[in-house]
Formats: sequence, structure tokens, C-alpha cells
Amino acid sequence: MKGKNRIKNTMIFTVGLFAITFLQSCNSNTVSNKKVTNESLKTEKITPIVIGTWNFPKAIEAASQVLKNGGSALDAVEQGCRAEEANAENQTVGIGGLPDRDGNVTLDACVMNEKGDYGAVVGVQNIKHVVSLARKVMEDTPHALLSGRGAEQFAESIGFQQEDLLTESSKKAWEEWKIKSEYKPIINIENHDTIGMLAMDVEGNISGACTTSGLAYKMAGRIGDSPVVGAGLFVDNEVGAAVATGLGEEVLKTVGSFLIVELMRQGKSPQEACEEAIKRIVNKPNSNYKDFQVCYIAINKKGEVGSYAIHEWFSYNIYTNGESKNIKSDFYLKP
Ligand code: SD4
Repeated sequence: MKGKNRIKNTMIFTVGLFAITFLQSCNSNTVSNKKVTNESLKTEKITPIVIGTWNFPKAIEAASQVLKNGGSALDAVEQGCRAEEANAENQTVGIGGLPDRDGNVTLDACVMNEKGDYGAVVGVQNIKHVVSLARKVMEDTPHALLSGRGAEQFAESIGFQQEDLLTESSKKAWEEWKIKSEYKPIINIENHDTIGMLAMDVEGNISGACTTSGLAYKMAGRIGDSPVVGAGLFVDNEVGAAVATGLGEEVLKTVGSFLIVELMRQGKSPQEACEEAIKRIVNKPNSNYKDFQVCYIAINKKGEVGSYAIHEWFSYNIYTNGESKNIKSDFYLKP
């Protein structure tokens, strides 16, 4: 009997051991379902990456410099956006931005960090670096979004420089526009050049920022998607981030950036998620998508990138592995 029991016990032990080993091996094979967290990334070497809408070499250079020096993703996107806010030749961002119908340059911006904190300003006049003002709202106030005069007063109280943002060439363009006063944004021209940036730093943290003067010759008080969380920008440090450019009204109505991040959470690649978000706009009943442009870029936690636009000629800049380049985006409306 004793001998029989010993054999039985040995068999139970062996079967148990086999079951545990089998279950463990199943678990280690489900890497694709495993959440990519900062903890799991710590064991891997992270390649910093930054992407930005359109082709702004100075912005990608400023942002990449921060990452090369081991700086944070938030600092990188802020510095990148600031480079473009200071560029008077860009008529959709910062100084030199095209004005609204009344001739006022009004700026919108937002930032979002790896903790899911968000700060934004809308309809701000006479302050060039609204991306930094949005960051101050996020970090130094109990609020997330400040508008118009209140945002300007806050900026003044913390020493932001005030200046006239309407340049001679933007004023001239507005005066020419007033002759016909026809509000019809031109694809890839009057919708063009808002900068949105997404970065992942050496710690594997993701942040994003977006800054714009909005659509040229908009009605006074009009706010687009760019400063609105989930529409123009969304960051989820567990999953990835997305940012938009183009006709803000359409991005707002489909909460595009949040949609992209949620699609990535469900397993789509950044490319697939951007394509789906564009299709949501295109497939709306009575969509007149042939008359406007919307573009998205996105990154995920693995450093994969995607982009998609309705029309041709959208491009984005990318810095990774010590190299910057401009990439032409795929698009929906093929000739
Ligand atoms: C807006 N989405 O205010 C912005 C405009 C833009 O490139 O992206 N221009 O609607």
C-alpha cells in the first residue's frame, strides 16, 4: 500500500508541475495582450521620438534637442511649438497668424502630459507663446482651460511679454480678403500649418502640445479643435497619443484624437486608428469632405507612428534614432 501511495503522490506532483509550467508558458506567450507600461519599458532601451504636423524643421530641431539632452517629452513638445510660434512667416501659429474677420489675431493652444494633466488657453490676443501659457494653466492654476481676457490677465500676472501679433503681410492678406469677404477656407492653404507635436522621452513618457491661430477670417469668438482635449489632442501614457490639424469643426464633432487613442487601446496600430478616424468624418451622412482637409498623426507606446489625411499633400516631421525627416502622409481621396 505504502508503495502504491508513493507512486500516486509522485504522479499528482508531476501532473501539477506540468500544469503550472504550461500555464506559465501560455502567459509568457500573450505578450501582444500584455499592457505596455512604464514598468515593462524600464527593462527595454527606449528610443526617444517626436513627431509634428506639416514640415517645420525648426520645431522638430528644437524638440529633438530636448530629447537628445535627456529632457522630458513635455519640454520637447513645448520647445518645438514655441519655435513655430516665434516664426512670423507661419500664418497659422503665433506671431503673424492670420486674423479673424475683425482683424484680431486670436490664439488657441493646449498641452497634455504623461499624467493625463491638461491645460489650455483659447482666444488669446497679444501673447505669442500660448503653448507655454497653456502649460502654466496646467501646472500653476486649479483650472484646465482659460479663455480670452482672463487668460491674458493670467499671462500678464506671470510676466508673459505682450506684443502686436498682426504682421504687415497678415494685415495685407486680411485687407485683400475683406474685399470679397468670402469665407471659404482653401484646402491645405488657409487650413494649413497648425503645429501639433507628440513625443516620447527616454523614460517612455508621452506628452503632446498644439498651438494655432485657428482658421483664417473666422468669426470673432470661434474656437477650433486644437485647444480642446480629445478633439485636437489627446495623450494616454498607457496607450499613446494623437493630434489633429485641418478643419477644426469636423475634428470637434468626431472627438478625433480621443477616438484614435481609444482605437489603439483596443489593439489598432497608430496607422489603422488614424485611418478609422478620418473615415468617421468621411462617412458621416451628407459629409462634404471633398471641400475640406483634416489630418491626424499618432504614436503608440511602442514608438510606432501613423498618419492619415482626407486630401493629398499633408506631411509630418519625425525625429528618431538621431535623424529627422519629413514624411508624406497617406490620404483618403485618391485621384
Ligand atoms: C482649427 N484645426 O482651428 C485648426 C486649424 C488648423 O492647420 O489645424 N490649421 O480648426
